[in-house]
Amino acid sequence: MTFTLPELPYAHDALQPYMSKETLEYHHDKHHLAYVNNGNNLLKGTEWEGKSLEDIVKGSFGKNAGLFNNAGQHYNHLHFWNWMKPNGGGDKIPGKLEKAIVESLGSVAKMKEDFIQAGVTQFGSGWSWLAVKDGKIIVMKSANGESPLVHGASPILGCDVWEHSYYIDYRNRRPDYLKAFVDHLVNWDYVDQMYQAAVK
Ligand code: MN3
Repeated sequence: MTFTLPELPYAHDALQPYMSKETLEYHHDKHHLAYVNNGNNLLKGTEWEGKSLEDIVKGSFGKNAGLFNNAGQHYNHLHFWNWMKPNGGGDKIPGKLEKAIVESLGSVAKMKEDFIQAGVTQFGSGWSWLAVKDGKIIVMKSANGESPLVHGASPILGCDVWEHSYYIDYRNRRPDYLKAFVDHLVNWDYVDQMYQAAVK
């Protein structure tokens, strides 16, 4: 088995009231597990067997849609669980990362506004992102299981805007979900780790 479902880094009810136990039971225990199982089945016998997850995602993009969709979503969700934590969000952003955000995007407030807007305007299923491209931090959005990885950038923060991520808690109010994610859930220390790795 190349892909395995990680344990959540917190209890299923730890992100309440912003993300419910029921949402995480479906989203982590069922949706992510399906990407893991489908990905393992679709990987068998391909040229990417034995490769790293990032190489599988980049290599299968545009070549093997079934494998890409599942491997891409496995990659995105592995990080998504870590991009959140209880009592996250707010303006507690590690210094170097905060400086880079201000230099690239104008201000922390503008970054949050643009990140939320990217998620609101992603038509259908997908993700909103902060990514590093050519040393700068950019805001992106992507469809389905795509990520900045397959668009020449390194993802450092992503928010899942598939309906399975918010419909139980927010129904059709995607903007409210994105605002709660930014204000109360983001684990900026994990974003900082990915930022440091991306600019090395
Ligand atoms: Mn999802």
